[in-house]
Amino acid sequence: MRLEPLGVSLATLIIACVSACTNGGGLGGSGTGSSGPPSPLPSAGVGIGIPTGRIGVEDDPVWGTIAGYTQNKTSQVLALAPGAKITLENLSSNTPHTLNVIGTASGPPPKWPANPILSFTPKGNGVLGTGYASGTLNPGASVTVTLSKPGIYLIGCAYHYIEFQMRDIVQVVAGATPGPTASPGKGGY
Ligand SMILES: [Cu+2]
Repeated sequence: MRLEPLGVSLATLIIACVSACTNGGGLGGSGTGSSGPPSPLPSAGVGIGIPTGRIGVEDDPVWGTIAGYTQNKTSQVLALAPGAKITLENLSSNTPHTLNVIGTASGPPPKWPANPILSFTPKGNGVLGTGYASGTLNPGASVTVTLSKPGIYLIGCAYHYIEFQMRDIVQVVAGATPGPTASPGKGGY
């Protein structure tokens, strides 16, 4: 058991909740009408959520187990057109996340480092590539990122890379298509 990361995570979560609880639901109102928390999704971008929640875990047939990032509603391998400018949005109502580029891949299988150093502050000047970090995205927060560097990137969350294996693949490759989506998990994002 690693208690220290959990303690840090909980403290951040409490701080985040203070702002989330006073700041409403972001893009709320676009939900499907089902009960439970709103589940706003970026129309042209990437949504981020906790793998233990609704976004789920996907055993991708090409890249293996990934979780926490989607262009749809549940976890999938991402594929984005080079040159686009997209939004990264934390879909959670109570948990901060990040999107960090951990490395590049020439193809499957991904070589996930066991314990990478992942920044909680923004790096990379808003361009997705080696060394990019979104910085902490509090619940409902979003940031834009430009995809001017084609490649295949390993990404992960600085908060949950180890604890929940929150990691995924982004293909910034012309003509690439996103992978199949996970079955939805319980609860919210
Ligand atoms: Cu996370």
